[in-house]
Amino acid sequence: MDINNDGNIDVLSGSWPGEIFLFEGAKGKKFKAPVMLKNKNNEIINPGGGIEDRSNGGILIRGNADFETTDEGTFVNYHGKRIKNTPEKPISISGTATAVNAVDWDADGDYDLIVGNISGNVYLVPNEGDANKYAFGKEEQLKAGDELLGAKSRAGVCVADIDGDGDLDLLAGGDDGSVSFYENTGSAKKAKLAKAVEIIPPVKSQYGANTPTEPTRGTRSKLCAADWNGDGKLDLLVGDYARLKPDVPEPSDQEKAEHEKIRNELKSVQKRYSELANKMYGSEKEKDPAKIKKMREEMPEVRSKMGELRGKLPKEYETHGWVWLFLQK
Ligand SMILES: [Ca+2]
Ligand SMILES: [Ca+2]
Ligand SMILES: [Ca+2]
Ligand SMILES: [Ca+2]
Repeated sequence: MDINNDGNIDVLSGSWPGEIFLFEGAKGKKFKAPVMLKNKNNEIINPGGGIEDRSNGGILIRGNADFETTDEGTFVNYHGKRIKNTPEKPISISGTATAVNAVDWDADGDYDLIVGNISGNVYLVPNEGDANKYAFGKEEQLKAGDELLGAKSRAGVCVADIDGDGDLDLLAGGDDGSVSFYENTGSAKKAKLAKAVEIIPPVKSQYGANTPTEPTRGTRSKLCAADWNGDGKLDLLVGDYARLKPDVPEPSDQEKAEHEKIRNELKSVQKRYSELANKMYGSEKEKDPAKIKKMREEMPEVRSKMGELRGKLPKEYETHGWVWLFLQK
C-alpha cells in the first residue's frame, strides 16, 4: 500500500507493545527507518494501550516502554515520559499485540486503519486527511451486529471484500487458531458488520510428549486474503505459531545422564535467579545500596549461565510459523 501516494510502496506493521510502525518507502524499493505512527494530535497510535492505574495501586503500561535501573532507582521510559517505579506504585509493562490493515474503510479515497489487539477488540482509526497527506483521527471500536466487536483474543485482522459484493468485510484470526468472518451488510461507504461466523475451527495445542512430529496447524492466526489460484474468489493465507518435535536421534544413556546433571545444575541457577529477582524487584526488596549494587552485577552472570545451560540441553520442541492456504469454494 502507498499510504502517502508518493509512488513508493510503504509497509505498516503492528507490534507486541502495540504501536503501529510505518516503514516509509523510498526510491529504488528502499525503506526508511520505522517510525511509530501518530494521529493528528501528535499522539502515538496504540488502540487499547496506554497508562492504566490498577486497583492494587500499581500502574500498568501497555506499550513501547522500557525499565531503566540507575543509582537513583528504577524508572520506566514511555513515549518520552520518565516514570519512577516505587514500592507504593509499582509499574508493570505489557503489550497489546496489534495487527493492522490499511484499507479505505469509508470509500472516500484515503487509507484508514483497522487494528485488532490482544483483547480481541478491533478498532477503526479513520483517516481525516486525504490520499496524499494522512491525518488519523480518534480510534473507535468496531461493532458486530449491535454489540462491540469482541473477537477471540489476539485479533489478527484482515480486511477485504471476501464475498465479492463490492464492500469490505472483516476477518479476525484468534489466539486459538480459529478464523471468524464478519460480513459487511452495509455498503462500501458505510460499513455495518454482521455477527461473527467461524469459518476455520480452532486447533488444540499439543504439548510435551504429544508435541506434533509433522507440521500441524498452530495458534495465533494471522491472515492475508489473496486470490491464490486465480479463480476470481479471494482465498485465505493463515500464518500461525506452532510447535514441532525436533527430528533428532534418541540420546544415548550416557547423554541422558549428562542431561540430567545439567538439568540439576540449571535448577539451582534458576533458584538463585528467583532469589535475586525477588530481592531486587519483588516482595523481599533489599534496602542496603551496597548489596543492591552487588546483586545488580551478579544478575547478568546468572542470566547468562542459565542461557548457557539451556543451550546444552536437547530442545523439547521447536517453534514454527507455518502458513496454511484455504481456498474459497
Ligand atoms: Ca509511499
Ligand atoms: Ca478512507
Ligand atoms: Ca463484501
Ligand atoms: Ca481463489
